[in-house]
Amino acid sequence: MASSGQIPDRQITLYHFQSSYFSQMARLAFVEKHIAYVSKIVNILQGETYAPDFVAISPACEVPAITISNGDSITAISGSQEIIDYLDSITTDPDPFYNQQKEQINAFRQRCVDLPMAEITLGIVRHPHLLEGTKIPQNVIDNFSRRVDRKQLMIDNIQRYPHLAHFYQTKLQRVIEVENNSDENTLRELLADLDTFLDQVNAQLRTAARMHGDHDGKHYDGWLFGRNFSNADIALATLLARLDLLGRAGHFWDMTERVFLADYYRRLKERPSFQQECVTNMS
Ligand SMILES: N[C@@H](CCC(=O)N[C@@H](CS)C(=O)NCC(=O)O)C(=O)O
Repeated sequence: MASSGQIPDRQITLYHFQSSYFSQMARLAFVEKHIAYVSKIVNILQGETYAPDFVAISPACEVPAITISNGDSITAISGSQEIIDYLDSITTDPDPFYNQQKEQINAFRQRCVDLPMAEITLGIVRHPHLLEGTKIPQNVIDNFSRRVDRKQLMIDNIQRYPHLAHFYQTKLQRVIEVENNSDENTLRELLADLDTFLDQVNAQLRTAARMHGDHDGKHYDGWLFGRNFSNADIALATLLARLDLLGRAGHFWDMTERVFLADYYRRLKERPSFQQECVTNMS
């Protein structure tokens, strides 16, 4: 884990939303890297990411994004991984072992980030009946149903703000793509792919435990790539929190199935940054 090396004159403002998947990833990184930020909530349920002022900061019309104010200049960075890389660039990493593993860590986190979680989340909310034993909390469903009509909002904004039309059009296509990929058959396929991915995560955790001399994993208290809670763990933690929120934790891992993953999640839930930033239930 990188240690704090924040430059004192710099103020970072994080634009995020509590339950947003990628916002959780960014917030977890801020806490893990001990970097302070000013919090600005952008309500994605009310379509606030489509406001022209916000699009100027995040052309993808998405949270998270940051602005960095450095005395007289302000810079914006959008996208969870871009933000995390920026945080790494302003901190010093005291652990040479961590640096040696950077390539593996980056490759792993990229695999996590590439998982189609928007499609899976929407698919599960739309078709909970498909998933035996899954109980989606009613407030997760309510949250979704309270969401503004994003497509209509973007169509309106294309007329209203022609200079931003390109950004709205790109985002509109993405929203339509996610909706088209949340049908029952696609959801089944995506969940099968997720099963395969989680097998690989479990295998990676087994390797990490064995490298530290712990063969059954029962006494391993490290993370994906050893003792440091790395950017790969930040990405995986967010994924596991979302699967838990969607009522899938018990299906994907327990003390008899993917035991290394189950133990990892047990330890994750004890970690203060995870408790503080990751949403595993809604009230
Ligand atoms: N690649 C982006 C994805 C960000 C993203 O998908 N953000 C979602 C919330 S998790 C969002 O802002 N959605 C608003 C909307 O679609 O209206 C990242 O890594 O940050």
